[in-house]
Amino acid sequence: LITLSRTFLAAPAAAFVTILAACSQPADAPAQKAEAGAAAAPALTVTNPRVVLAPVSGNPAAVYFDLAYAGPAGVSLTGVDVEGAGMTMIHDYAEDAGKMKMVMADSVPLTAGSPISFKSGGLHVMLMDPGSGLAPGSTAKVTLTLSDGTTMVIEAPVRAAGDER
Ligand SMILES: [Cu+2]
Repeated sequence: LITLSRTFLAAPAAAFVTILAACSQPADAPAQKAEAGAAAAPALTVTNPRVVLAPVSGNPAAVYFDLAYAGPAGVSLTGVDVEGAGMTMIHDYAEDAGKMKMVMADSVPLTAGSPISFKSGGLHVMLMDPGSGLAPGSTAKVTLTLSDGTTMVIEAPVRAAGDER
């Protein structure tokens, strides 16, 4: 992920603007109940996973889910990959001069008893090049990787841009 970040930072400014636009869609819709794919690992519980496509086909898509952790301290979520799609990045929002701005989050520390929501307008996974394999109504295979080397695979329904986020 560090390597990917550097690649991202070296990308032309125009590409960054596109990414920002894709990330700044309104966060008005409430999270929807899990439709599929809630899977459990010893320390990790992921619920309500979903992939939300961009309004324009081929533009960056987002992956959202709710995550609960019950393992030892010192473990982070270091990567989220989607089968059949290109590079992914974990993003967050931070305030910069009074404006909310998207920033890189290379890893997300996990704390037992402190669930984390990946959602529109907050922490999210960005699919930079979703390709053509993720059609609305299909299911995406999403792999979460932790810093302790363990991984978890979940099935996430793919939604069109206009669907509930
Ligand atoms: Cu983003």
